[in-house]
Amino acid sequence: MTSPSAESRPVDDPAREDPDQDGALLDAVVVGAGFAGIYALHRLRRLGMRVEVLEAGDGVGGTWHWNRYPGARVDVESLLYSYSFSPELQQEWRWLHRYAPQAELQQYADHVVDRFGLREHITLNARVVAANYDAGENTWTVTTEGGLTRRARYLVAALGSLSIVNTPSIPGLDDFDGLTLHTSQWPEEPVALRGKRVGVIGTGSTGIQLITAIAPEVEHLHVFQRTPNFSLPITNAPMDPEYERGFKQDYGDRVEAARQSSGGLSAGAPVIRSALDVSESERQRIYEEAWQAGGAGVLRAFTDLMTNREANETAAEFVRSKIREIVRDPDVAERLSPRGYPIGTKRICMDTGYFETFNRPNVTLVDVRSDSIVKMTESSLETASDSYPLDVVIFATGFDAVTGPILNMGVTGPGGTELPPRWENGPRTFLGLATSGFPNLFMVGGPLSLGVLANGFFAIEQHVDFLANLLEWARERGYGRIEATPEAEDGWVRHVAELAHRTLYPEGPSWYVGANIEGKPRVFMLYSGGFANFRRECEEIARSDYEGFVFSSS
Ligand code: NA7
Repeated sequence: MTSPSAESRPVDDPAREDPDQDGALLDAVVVGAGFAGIYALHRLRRLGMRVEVLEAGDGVGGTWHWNRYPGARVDVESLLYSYSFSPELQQEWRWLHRYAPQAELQQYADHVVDRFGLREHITLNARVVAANYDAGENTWTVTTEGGLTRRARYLVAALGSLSIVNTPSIPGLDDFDGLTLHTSQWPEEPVALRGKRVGVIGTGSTGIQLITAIAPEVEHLHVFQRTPNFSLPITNAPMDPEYERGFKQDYGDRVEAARQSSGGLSAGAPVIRSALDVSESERQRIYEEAWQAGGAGVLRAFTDLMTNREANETAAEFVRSKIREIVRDPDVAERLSPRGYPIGTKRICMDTGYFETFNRPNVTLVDVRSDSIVKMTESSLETASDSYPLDVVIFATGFDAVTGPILNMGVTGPGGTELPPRWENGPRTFLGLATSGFPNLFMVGGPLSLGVLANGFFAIEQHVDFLANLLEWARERGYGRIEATPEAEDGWVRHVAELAHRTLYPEGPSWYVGANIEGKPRVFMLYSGGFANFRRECEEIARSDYEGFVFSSS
């Protein structure tokens, strides 16, 4: 689908009429028009602030604008994976599917932007490549690839965790005469794959969705898998009007109940038992029920699946048994079975018939862990021991996640301080919101915040509301300069690491710990204490007059 505003999009051309050529000072520049940037714009404008959003893409929606590959779909229920700040919006928006596909999410983003009168404050095709703080003026100057500049008191980076694309450098890639695509830079117009010999590299959430979607269409699909992934059935369906009506009758209560859960995902009955406290047959019955219900229920079936390796292994083995049940060729089933890391420590995947896809005669699994990719030629992908003639190669190879977006934005603080050297041993933030030495720079869902470990919308709303309240508090007291203290940051870095080490998360070779990017420090980059605890910690900080931040008037 195309965005309704495509015709009228402004272009990042320095020659175009620039409403801010006078260099007028904005209260805030928000970078990114994904769901975080859209809400930040709305919320800060409600404070009476003058705000502009700069967005690299040619439409709004962030992740859901870029990731338009076949099969792209959210794996959190849409009635909960949506804004809660406006009860009217909740009631009037009709999700057509229980789990929305990319096009519906894109439509939702456009709807919200228009409904709340935000579009005129968003400049598209404006990729920020530099952001410099001027200590004398206490302002940020932001420059885009096209040469547009903006000056603002506050810089709000709403960049998303997954926006810097990771494409492996394969020798000979440029020699390949066929089509190469990355799932996160998918063209707007449909890509003709029918009758083509297609290779997909990568079997994360994206690869799993894409592979399932395109397998019936292509002549032959080679799946190049490095690490097998755990995947659970999502049981998507068209929205049942009765279910929707019931949900909307007590929407507010359901959202609040979900917010009390660790991930902000489920309003179900609280889980109270360890996986090791029930009999084998009872455990299997509970897992089976969760599997049939769909979604991530298997991972939430017991209290200790993410904290106890032995408990975790029961869930891991349950999923492996399902793979063996579904996949007819036992050798293929074994190669698809994840081993050696706890389930859930690499982001759990959700699918609609992924493992079944490997029963198709036109799908071949290639294990590139044991037979690694060595090069591309004009017409094929070569592994150490084989050659695969291909017309199309699709990279579903993920992102330089969490820290990549902010570290690649060309941020310089007072005296030209750069961020990457300060974070060379891992990200350093206070609440994932601010980093010491960089006044008035704020991140929404930044490193060491909840980020993707909670329902994205709830996390975004919580982070932005906290920021808005902080800015309002400072304004009321005449403060225009806000900075996290090094002590608060040290404490937060330690706290987040301690929380992570109470879980199994650090054991997974995942993008959560930067394992997918060569040379990246191995640090668990997210707050794993759960949505409700994160919110409580933030509320305590607000109540203490924002202890951990220093304020001054200049
Ligand atoms: P992921 O989850 O990072 O998956 C990327 C996949 O690509 C994964 O299977 C990687 O294997 C594989 N990969 C990466 N580089 C290579 C090379 N060089 N050779 C072979 N295979 C490679 O990204 P997704 O886009 O699927 O999902 C990202 C998030 O979006 C997801 O977690 C949800 O939150 C939504 P590896 O596992 O690293 O061995």
